[in-house]
Amino acid sequence: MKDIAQELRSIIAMAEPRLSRMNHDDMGFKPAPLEWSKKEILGHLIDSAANNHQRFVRAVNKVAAQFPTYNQNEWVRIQRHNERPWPSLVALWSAYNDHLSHVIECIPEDAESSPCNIGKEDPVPLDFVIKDYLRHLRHHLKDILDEQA
Ligand code: NI
Repeated sequence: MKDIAQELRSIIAMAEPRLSRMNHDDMGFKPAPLEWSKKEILGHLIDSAANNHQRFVRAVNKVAAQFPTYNQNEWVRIQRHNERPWPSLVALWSAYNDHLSHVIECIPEDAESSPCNIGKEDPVPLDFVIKDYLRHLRHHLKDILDEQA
């Protein structure tokens, strides 16, 4: 898990300065009424961090390996991420992922295959959930960062 924790730290180190430099005024712009603004995408990544934090810790604990899914559009709508200042979203995203990289490092080897049942899907091992978390993170960061490059 050390490699994955390190990978997550490199993602933060690459993205955080770039996110901080982006023009705050443009971040709430919605390309279409049903499309997310960059603030909403970053908010969605914070939601993903919060949900996966629960999974990472609880799966090691092996007490509750049954996890709810979360309705991502509802989470974004209810929290109104667009009303938050861009630097606050960036700071929370960065700090949360810094903490998660530590949590990932703490996962003992014998817990890597702990089964995780998420929603009605077939169970997947914890290490798959963690790798999928990073895949999802990269995917959305690309959306936020590439367009401004
Ligand atoms: Ni997503």
